[in-house]
Amino acid sequence: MTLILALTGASTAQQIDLIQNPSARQGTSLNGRWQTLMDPYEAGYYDFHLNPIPDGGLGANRVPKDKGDKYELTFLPATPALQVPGDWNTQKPELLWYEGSIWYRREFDYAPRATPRRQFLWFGAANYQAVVFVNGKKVGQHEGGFTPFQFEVTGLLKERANAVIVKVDNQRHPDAVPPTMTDWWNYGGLTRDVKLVDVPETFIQDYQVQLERGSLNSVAGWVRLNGTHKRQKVVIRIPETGSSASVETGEDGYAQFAFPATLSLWSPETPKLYEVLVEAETDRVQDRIGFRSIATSGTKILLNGKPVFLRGVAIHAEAPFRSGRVFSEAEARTLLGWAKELGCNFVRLAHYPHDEVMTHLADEMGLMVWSEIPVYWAVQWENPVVYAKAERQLAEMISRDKNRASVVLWSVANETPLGDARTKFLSSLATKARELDPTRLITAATLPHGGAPNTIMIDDPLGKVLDVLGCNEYIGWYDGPPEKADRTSFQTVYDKPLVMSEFGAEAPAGNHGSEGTAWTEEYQANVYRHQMAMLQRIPFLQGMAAWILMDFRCPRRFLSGVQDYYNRKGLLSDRGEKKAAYYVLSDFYHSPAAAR
Ligand code: GCB
Repeated sequence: MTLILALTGASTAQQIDLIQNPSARQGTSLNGRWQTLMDPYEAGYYDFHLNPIPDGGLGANRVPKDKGDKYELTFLPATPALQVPGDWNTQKPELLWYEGSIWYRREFDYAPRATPRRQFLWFGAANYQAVVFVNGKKVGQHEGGFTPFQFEVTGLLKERANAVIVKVDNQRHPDAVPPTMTDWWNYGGLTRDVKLVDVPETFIQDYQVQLERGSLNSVAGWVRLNGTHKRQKVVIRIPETGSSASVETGEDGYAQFAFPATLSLWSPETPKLYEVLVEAETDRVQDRIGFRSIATSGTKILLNGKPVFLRGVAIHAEAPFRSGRVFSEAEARTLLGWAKELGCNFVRLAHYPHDEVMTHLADEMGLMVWSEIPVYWAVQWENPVVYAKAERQLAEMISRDKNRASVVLWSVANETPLGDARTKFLSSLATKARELDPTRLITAATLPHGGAPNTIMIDDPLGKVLDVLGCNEYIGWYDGPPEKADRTSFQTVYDKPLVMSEFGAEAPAGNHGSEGTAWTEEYQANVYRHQMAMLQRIPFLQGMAAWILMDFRCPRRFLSGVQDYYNRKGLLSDRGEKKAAYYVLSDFYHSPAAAR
């Protein structure tokens, strides 16, 4: 592992050169209809002996020269289209189960601006691998289905008929992150916004503006410029408070700052956001940022210095009412609105970074967020290439959301099997997360392990490097009857807070029966009743995230007439129907017992 870190760890942070807050930059949205070609054999990329086609195949954007030209690797006017953003699976019945490559093409005109400027082609996410071509030239590729990426295209654009072509491949691989076995639908495609971002030649590439660790009135952070004019004066201002800092960036375009400010702190009850301006000589960006502190003290979690109990629910990025990947603000608002109505002050965004719209809305609506990377179940722990992929996704997630007050926890893994290689892998990720962002808490969802009879012992060795311990337990579902919770107690070897990161049971909405009949709403509600009683007896428990807000599509869930390829542990169905368990949890979250 030392070797792995030497090879990959040290350099990742520098490699993350994402443009911070792209929605606040000038540019052109490339959302809309993109022509698409399904390519299950990847014949648009490899020749018949499996050699990559030298000019990029379909990426070359060639058209037949004349009537006699038999060239076939081409998009024609009749080539059908899909909507971007959007998973392909839910746009056409024949694509529901598709795992493979689809080529996307979008043509657009581009009016260059007068002053020297630069253009970046930015993707919110493409699941899982993307190879990108602009006007026939390959500009780059990206692996990882849930984080943004960009390529500089300055000098490649024309006034008329530019073509962006992207090969997106969602095949699962054992050496991918996540690996082949997951418990969610493998939605493929250009699942999030695509944008041409247009910035000045030297621009504000990235910045972090947060409360200084341990302080409630000192704003601290850094700014990084990209371009030839890297030495500049940069002013960071919070106009509403009248506070600001002025710094000079160095040869590397980087400067740190800190300044005092009298702030109304962000919290779920008062999700105050401030307009923040970052102004360099050649560029200017505006953001809306909340300020809060998050820390632990013994087994407590402290928000703005005061103990807080995380009343949470886990959410998949599954669209309400239609299924499919969430990409719109309206859908994100529905999901987070349900969580608020349930009485939550906290959401676990499972099991991968969700669309940026979720964390922005969580900022605005007042929900603390657990954000995680898809290091899920059985990852190849001994494989340095896999470690590099995981670390890259971690760094991209943190890079994107480091200014979101709502995000209080970075999670490095979910339900991974015990073992030395795994613990080293995850400890390195935890260390990396802390290095990239010392202002937030680090966690992971671990599995429960039996101790003495009727005791669950929180002693996963990974706990040593975590700030907050996460544990997924399914007493009443995978683990015994609901009543087992009555005789189960929890112990820990750590002086750290515990968040029960999952618990739940499965029932299709409307399936009624006795409390003792599995798959009924009554059974699910009974599990929640026994869970609530048990959870309240754990002295070091500082939060919980019920599994899960809404039913979600899942290829592993076969039971005909019951699951039908949906995981039905939702408190609401995918059609928004509230199940009996919803009310059990809602009653608890609205009770004084949960307000501690
Ligand atoms: C888990 C996993 C989650 C599954 C859930 C289930 O422990 O973390 O991804 O969907 O259990 O429903 O079994």
